[in-house]
Amino acid sequence: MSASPLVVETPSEHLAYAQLVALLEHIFLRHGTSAEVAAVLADNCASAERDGAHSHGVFRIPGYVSTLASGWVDGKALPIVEDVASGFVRVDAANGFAQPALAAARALLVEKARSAGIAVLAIRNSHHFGALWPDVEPFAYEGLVALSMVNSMTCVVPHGADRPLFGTNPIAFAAPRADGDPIVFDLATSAIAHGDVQIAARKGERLPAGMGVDSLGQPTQDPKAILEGGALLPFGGHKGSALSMMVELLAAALTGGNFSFEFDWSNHPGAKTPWTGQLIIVIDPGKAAGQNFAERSQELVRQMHGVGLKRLPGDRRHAQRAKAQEDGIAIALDELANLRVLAGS
Ligand code: NDP
Ligand code: PYC
Repeated sequence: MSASPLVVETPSEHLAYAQLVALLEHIFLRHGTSAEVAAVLADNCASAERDGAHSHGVFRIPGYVSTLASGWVDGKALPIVEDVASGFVRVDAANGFAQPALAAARALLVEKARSAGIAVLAIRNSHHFGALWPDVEPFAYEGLVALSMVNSMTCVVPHGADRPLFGTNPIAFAAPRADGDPIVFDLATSAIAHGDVQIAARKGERLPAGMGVDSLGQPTQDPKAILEGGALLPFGGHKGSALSMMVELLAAALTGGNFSFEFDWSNHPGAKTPWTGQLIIVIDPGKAAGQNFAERSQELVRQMHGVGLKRLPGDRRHAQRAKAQEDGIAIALDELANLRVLAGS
């Protein structure tokens, strides 16, 4: 009889979504945000944790807290929304977080997308430290198509270059479909998200080949060598590099935000949140020619499954969400204890 593999489960406690949001909200408030900002960030971070996006879930909380303590970001910033054209909204996030800036402009953005067929939201002077899909998925539940991108901090070597310049620069997309959850993808344009490199370093794990280079520019699978003077590579060579360049152009140059290489946080020890920009494009597919868009996207999914596809982008996230709704969100006991310390409870 062969021995069954030993599965070691991390001891954890299961929290209901509302419990996790309340705990995180408390932490944000206690560390200097307004009630509005605390509510938006707690929801963003709890959704990432619930959906299994651990690199942007509660793992990020100490980084938020140290950034707020460093004075690098304004946790009470009041975003300034400017209605600049029939399909264009600008927001100055006033050195605050990007998600509350989106929340402040959202109703106007949707109104414009529905009347003009398409609308752009250009957020600048903003900090984004979270997963990007929570910014786009809600539009798809309203029958709209949404595309967003945000640039981050210099840590990615452009394809063919010698030194890092780009950020990890994610792109997220969401579209409605007739039968089922929206189609959603959310991906860093680097071979791996910086957060996942930090998690691997913490666990003492090696990375797959092709993710990054050490301080001498040599390929390495050691996450610490990447974090300590090394850099990441774009995904897919010159193709991911081109997309990352596009993100710098649209999330920074077009919005009026900083490029990933333009800010200097060295006078703010503990600062972790990139001070950049974010672009969101929302399209009303009701204006398009032909059949109902949601029926067409459903047909595409049907055809993809028909050729053998088992897993769509977004499927893991939605399955994880359904499981968390049943069982609660598992938080490792040591992580939960740290969160409770940060909450002062
Ligand atoms: P992943 O590589 O884990 O996933 C990227 C996308 O591919 C997801 O939509 C995922 O779907 C899908 N996917 C993964 N594996 C498969 C598969 N086998 N078949 C089909 N689809 C698949 O994400 P990243 O590591 O690139 O990014 C992680 C997070 O980091 C993102 O949420 C991103 O927004 C965030 N990030 C944030 C930054 C910021 O500045 N704020 C910077 C960089 C990253 P599924 O979700 O279902 O797994
Ligand atoms: O994981 O690459 C990352 C990241 C950068 C900023 C926030 N997340």
